[in-house]
Amino acid sequence: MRRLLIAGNWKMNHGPSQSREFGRDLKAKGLQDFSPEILLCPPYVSIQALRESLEGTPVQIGGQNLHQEPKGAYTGEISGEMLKEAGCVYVLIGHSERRQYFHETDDLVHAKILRAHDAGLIPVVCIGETLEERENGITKDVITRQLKGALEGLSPEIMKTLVLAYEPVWAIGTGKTATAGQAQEVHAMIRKILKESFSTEISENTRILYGGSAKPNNAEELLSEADIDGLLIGGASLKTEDFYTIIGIAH
Ligand code: 3PY
Repeated sequence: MRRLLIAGNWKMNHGPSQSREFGRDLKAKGLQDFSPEILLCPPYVSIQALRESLEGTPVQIGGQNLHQEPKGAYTGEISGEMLKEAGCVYVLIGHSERRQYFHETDDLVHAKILRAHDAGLIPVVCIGETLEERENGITKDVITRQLKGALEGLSPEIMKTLVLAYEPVWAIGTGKTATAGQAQEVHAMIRKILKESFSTEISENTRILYGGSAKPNNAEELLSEADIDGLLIGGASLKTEDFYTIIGIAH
């Protein structure tokens, strides 16, 4: 049985004071009885404020990225160990914005997964095709390449906790959402690839989130699909009301 995970990716939004306010508002709504796992990934500088404001709630905090080395002369970078020390449980890896604007490759994603695991963090590995790739009919090739590049050779121990997020690039920040059917088709394909590359057990136990303009009015439909195990939410996770509504829908 895969437990639903509702995650928010704040990207470069909400500094410490806005994060604290968000945390206080969310906490005030009451979160104890919800069944899905809840995760928020704020900017690095807001991790502490958000964590403190949500103290005593089941909400977990994650980083949006990490460096592939544990420490050293990498100006401007953050290590997995630092995220862990700051209270993070999860870390996003390979978000399409990282791939697009910071030229992250499948090899780098693989290295970051290993580093995250060594630091005691659970990786949420993002994959997804661009509009051009979808229109050219190569979605399956792209997803297979990204999955193999990121996951090949990982130990069953890492695979046991790792989370995947299917985020079609054409649905990110565009307001366009994949239909529940389109998303389910790719999620089922991912599960098949996991079965062929690892095992039936890993394929059945790995949580695959959908991301890409997920919001209150499409959450129910997306979550009703058999292979969608949660959502990675962009814009709608920035508003307490919307995020809370989605958690309620997933409950
Ligand atoms: C989006 O929905 O825009 C996202 O990129 C979530 O990660």
